Amino acid sequence: MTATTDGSAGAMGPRAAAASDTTDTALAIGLEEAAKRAAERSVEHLLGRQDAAGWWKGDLETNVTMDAEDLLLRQFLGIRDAGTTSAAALFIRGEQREDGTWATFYGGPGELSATIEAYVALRLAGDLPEDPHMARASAWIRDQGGIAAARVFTRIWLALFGWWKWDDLPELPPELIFLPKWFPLNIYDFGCWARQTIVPLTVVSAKRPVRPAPFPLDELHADPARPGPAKPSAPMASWDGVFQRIDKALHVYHKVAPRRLRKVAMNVAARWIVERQENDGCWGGIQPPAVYSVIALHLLGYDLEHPVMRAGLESLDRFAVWREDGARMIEACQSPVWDTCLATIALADAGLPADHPALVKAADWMLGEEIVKPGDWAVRRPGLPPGGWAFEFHNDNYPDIDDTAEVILALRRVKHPDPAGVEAAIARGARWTVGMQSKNGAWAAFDADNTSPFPNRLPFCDFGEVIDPPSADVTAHVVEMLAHEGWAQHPRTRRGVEWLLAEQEPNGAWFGRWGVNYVYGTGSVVPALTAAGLPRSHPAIRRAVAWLESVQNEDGGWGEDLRSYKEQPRVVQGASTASQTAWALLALLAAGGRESKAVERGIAWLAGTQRTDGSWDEPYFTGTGFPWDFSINYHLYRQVFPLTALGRYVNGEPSLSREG
Ligand code: R01
Repeated sequence: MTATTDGSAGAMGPRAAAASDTTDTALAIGLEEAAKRAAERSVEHLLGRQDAAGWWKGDLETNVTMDAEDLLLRQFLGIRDAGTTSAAALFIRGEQREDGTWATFYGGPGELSATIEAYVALRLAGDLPEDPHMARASAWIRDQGGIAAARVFTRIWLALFGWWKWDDLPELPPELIFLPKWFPLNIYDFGCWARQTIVPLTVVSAKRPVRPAPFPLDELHADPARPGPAKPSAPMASWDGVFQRIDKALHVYHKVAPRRLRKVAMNVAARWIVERQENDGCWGGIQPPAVYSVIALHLLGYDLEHPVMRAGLESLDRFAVWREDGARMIEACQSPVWDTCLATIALADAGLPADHPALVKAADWMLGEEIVKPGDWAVRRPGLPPGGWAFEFHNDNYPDIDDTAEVILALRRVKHPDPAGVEAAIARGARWTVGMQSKNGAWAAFDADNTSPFPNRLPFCDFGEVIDPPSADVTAHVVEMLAHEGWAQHPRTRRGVEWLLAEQEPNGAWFGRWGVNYVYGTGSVVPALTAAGLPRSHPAIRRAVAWLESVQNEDGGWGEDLRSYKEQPRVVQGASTASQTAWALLALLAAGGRESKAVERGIAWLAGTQRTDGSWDEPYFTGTGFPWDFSINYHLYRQVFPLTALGRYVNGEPSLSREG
């Protein structure tokens, strides 16, 4: 990592301290001047965080299950060392709350599976059951039903050490890999993140390995005398009932499965896994598939010294972020492409010249990240030529439509010395994007038509999203990109627009699949609709504006609590955050609300909450991996989105200037 000039040092001085009182500053120097200064400070901050290679990358913070599972993996393989363990434990302990629990997002409720996994990790690190912080955790775990009530993934981790019985887990046989791509529940019916996780887990759960437990865990059972499953059976006539019977049958099959068939299935799975290992040794750029792939290959006889295993284990180390206090945090994945395209757009919106060296460098780096070969997406779109971008440093098998749309929008903002090269990369990416449109006219993150109802029904899949259906936020980004490419009237784009209009909620908002939540969805869709040429007077846009104004906080900002994923359709307003305030402003500005009270109060909130060094603070999680179950705090969201909003407030928005 390079640090060029960091705006925080002397240069800007203590002036911004005065900016802590929103209205005073805005009144004293005028809102426009305050916005301009805030944008300038933010530009300096962002420029100072660019890597010498041209990319930006903020920490991608999720929850302690990442850290706990990393330690459990090392324990399982016999490679856990004291330094890693104590640094991980330092991080995990620091995340525990007063009541003994761990949450999966800042300010969230205690979460049983995360609390169990964190507890076990701290036990590995030497913390004792009778230590006050541990006793508080185990009492709460028992009160919530104990291990029996935890999710499947958690109980698999415990089964690896004999703390849970393999027979008391749902079955997912490795013969799954034989199902043809047209058959229900074949692996391509799962979203790519679930597919990459499930294929190695079928091997692990067929092998049912048990390594010696380093300590007992009796204190985590609600009823230590009967540590078994607690789930009542569902009626035969329901989907749940049907899948429970299938699971029972699969348990029988586990005992009678022909050994030869099973062996072939596991070898096919192993080949499938090895073929998808990335150049840097990881799988799909995300941590969970890497962890399970290493375990599965190990169980199939791959020695830890085998090149595949060495590269895999080394890639796991690269998910670690070392903090100043010595704590080690595991990232679920890394977001350099996403952060870089968003930072490029923000800096361009803030008025940086298109040929600014930082932007050229960013464009250069993004061009080098282009995906040039087919991946798993080609199963549903055979013959579609490759193109586009993935989210991470290394994920050639899984480019995503969201990154591709935003990278194209970013590249268009840069004057690059090789315009023909840029043009060709954009053409490939746009063609790929158009080809990935789902049958319903909308776009998902990684696949086309990944909408099977069956994966979610499996008892095995009790956590998170396991399919990848189209969403409003991704569709909006694609529509915005296609409109900027001059294809607003193309039938493909029109179908996307029609789908978006049909998806609007009765209250005027759009659901946010990959960001929290309705503020993200609405903040993505409104700029796309106006870019596609909808008049600002269009009823859909007026309803969206009215909804955003109705949920603005007293302090002028916007803040949507993650509970809005649970308590639909009621939006739970929370503390204002920089990224969500920016998303609301992007919609209101696109809708022509520059002179409105709502926009002025929002801009004043951003200017007033900026720190001296040009950055914003944001403990709240505003990114979504899986609605409610898996939340993300993207550490760069708090910088890039406010800068985009301030830049568009000061300089007008890109589509606006084209309309002249
Ligand atoms: C996970 C898991 O850790 C994980 C990690 C990252 C993602 C998906 C999509 C994108 C790209 C980025 C990250 N964009 C569409 C988002 C843009 C904002 C998903 C999952 C956890 C549990 C399991 C992710 Br099971 C599997 C993976």
